[in-house]
Amino acid sequence: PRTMNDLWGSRAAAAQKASDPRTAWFTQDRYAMFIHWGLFSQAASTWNGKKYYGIAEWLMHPAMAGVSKNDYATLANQFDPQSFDADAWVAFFKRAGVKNIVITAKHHDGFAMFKSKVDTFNIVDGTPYKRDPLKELAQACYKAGIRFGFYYSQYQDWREQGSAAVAWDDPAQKNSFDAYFQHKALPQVRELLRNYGPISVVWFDTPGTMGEKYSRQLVDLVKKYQPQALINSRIGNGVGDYSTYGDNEVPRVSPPGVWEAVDTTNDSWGYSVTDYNWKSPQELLHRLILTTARGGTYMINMGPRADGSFPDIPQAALTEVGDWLKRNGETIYGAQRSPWSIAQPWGDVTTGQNGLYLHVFDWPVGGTHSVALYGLQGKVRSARLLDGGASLAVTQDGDWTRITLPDRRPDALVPVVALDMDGD
Ligand code: FHN
Repeated sequence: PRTMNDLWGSRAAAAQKASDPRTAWFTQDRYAMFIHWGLFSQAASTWNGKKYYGIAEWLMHPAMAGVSKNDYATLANQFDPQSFDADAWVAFFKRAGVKNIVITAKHHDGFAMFKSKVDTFNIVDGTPYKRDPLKELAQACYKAGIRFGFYYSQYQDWREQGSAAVAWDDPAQKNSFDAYFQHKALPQVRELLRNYGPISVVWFDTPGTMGEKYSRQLVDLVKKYQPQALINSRIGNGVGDYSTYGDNEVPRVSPPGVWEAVDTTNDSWGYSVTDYNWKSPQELLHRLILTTARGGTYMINMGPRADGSFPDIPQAALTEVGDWLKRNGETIYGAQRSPWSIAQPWGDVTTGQNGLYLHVFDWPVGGTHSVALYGLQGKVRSARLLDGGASLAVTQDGDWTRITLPDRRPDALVPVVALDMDGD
């Protein structure tokens, strides 16, 4: 693969399946959390005292530190996440307002964060921790009504010879991709499908040039053990249930079908001591709203530290977004895309049961303090601030609808105007 798009694989075919009823919860819930956690969290973008500035989970790759498989494996000797507490994680997911999570079961480094009989390079058999955090997390999520999904890097496995032509320290490439796939990828995905209760999403990544027969084998396996589980488009070859957009890409024009935007709280996915480019709470909320307004589901990533704790800045930011959702959640959960396929100059719109929600990102200063909509179909019955309820004046004149806002911007991360429309 030459570009990231080659790695992500095609989205087109997945978009055809918009009406599959299995996807109903996915488009209702709208908001999910992605968690990149693994041996790379232990290194946190450092190696032999040197700092690296790419995405932390790629540390092993020659594009970053270029660590040999054997040297990289020594990270497992120290990996002992004593602060991991599945119930505390789930309490945070609830507070943040996400309805579904997807956690890295095996990333490109080949290390399984779950008990695997297939390969001892896993957290139970290969670290002092000896516990299976995915089991504990799946159970805690189930108890709390949070959906549980897992990430599995099906194509890139930098530990396996031949798996993705990236076993850079082993040019012999003794095993073929097929051998890796049949003896590690498929059986590990089977373990994950059988031993962790109901699975919401099986999130594959970077299919690269993987042949269609491999994508189909994975689909068959998921269908056999967890027929309700959704598969994202990065399984490759157009056989997924929904389309995952590019990393940190919120499409500007509403796409067709069932799709997801996937973002991270900084630039890295795994925990990194060199990446402080955190998105602000407001930026995160804007991106959640922009995604909902385009009809997508938003999945935001956070990388826990190796000890199982969350870094403070993204945790606080996501908590603030969660607090906003407690007061304004009806504009996201169960809401539909905007009638307009692009954002408004002042913010963005989602569609509720009885009307529209106008999310005002840029509160107008000076002048008439109004926001305008061009080409709104139907008559507005009333307009009010969603949080606080103050009613607002509306004029409808030809193609233009104008809502007069209070001079003072309400004290919310994003103020919302609810428009009640005449019933149709
Ligand atoms: O290479 C990975 C990367 O490490 C990370 O997991 C992201 C998340 O979407 N996916 C791949 C790149 O697209």
